[in-house]
Amino acid sequence: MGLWDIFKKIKQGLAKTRSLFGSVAELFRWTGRVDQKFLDELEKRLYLADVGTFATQQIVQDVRVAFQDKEITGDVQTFVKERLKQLLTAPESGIRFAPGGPTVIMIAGVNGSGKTTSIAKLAKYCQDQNKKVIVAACDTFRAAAVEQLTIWSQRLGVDIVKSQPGHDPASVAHDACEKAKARGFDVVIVDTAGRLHTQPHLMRELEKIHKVVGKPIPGAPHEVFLVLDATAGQNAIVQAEMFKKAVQCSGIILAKLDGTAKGGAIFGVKQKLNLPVKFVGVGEKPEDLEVFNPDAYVEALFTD
Ligand SMILES: Nc1nc2c(ncn2[C@@H]2O[C@H](COP(=O)(O)OP(=O)(O)OP(=O)(O)O)[C@@H](O)[C@H]2O)c(=O)[nH]1
Ligand SMILES: [Mg+2]
Repeated sequence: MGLWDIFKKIKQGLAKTRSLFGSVAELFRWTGRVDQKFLDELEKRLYLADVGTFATQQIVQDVRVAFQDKEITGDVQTFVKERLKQLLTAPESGIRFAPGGPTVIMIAGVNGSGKTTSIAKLAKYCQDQNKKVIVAACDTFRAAAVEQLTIWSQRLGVDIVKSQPGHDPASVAHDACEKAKARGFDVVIVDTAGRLHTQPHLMRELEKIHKVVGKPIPGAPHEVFLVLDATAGQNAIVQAEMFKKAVQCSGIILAKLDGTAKGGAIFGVKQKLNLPVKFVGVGEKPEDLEVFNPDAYVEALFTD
């Protein structure tokens, strides 16, 4: 897929969020000077676009310092876009693959955030890079969860390790890692049951999986992705803050961006969580996952 196609897809995925950013962009077409009225309006519109209090105030303050009493021109919009991009820029996106053996990716998050669907998408992303993928069905709480992952694995043609419902999730993860090592798989993706930070026993279970996968494969897990539901907006960030305290995470997958106007919440994610957004989910199909690109994201928000 070319850059233009990726941009188009992000743009489509952000259709609802873009409708809110359109009102921010509209402001830059005002004539006159950057005065208090303009700044108040900028603050209001960024806030309504779910950019979050902290990021909004920072941007408005920077615009005040740089442009107060100056003519409103395209430069103000370019400046705001640059500041928004800076808020999102992280040292790495995508997956950090282990140089030697299998790369182990653990997936965590609250109930229904989009974990299992994101695993199907990640599996496809890895397959597209000629990697041999195995998934571990460690959501052993519900038979339906194992079934859901099994169906995806069949559709995608990836291997799966599973066990009986109620079985210890950590032992399933361990078995998957052993199998990956023995059979030359490149990537192990571990599905886990949805949970809340208020369930300490379930949080301990995540820690156990985290520990266990490092035995057969030293250095594993190489990535722990927290899957956030973009439709929850600022609440997703609050949940993630709690989650992060209980389990070490290496990045965020922001799922369901296509279904929400709250895509502006992404600007608070890195700031509040200090975790990079690695991927965004823009639909329910395996190809509906994009490596997160701050430039493309911000440009798409401001494109008609
Ligand atoms: N539109 C849209 N829907 C999504 C996306 N990601 C997931 N979904 C849908 O969200 C619902 C929940 O997704 P799952 O992947 O089952 O979520 P989960 O986190 O594994 O859920 P639990 O295992 O129950 O905690 C499903 O109906 C998915 O199709 C996305 O990027 N866009
Ligand atoms: Mg699931």
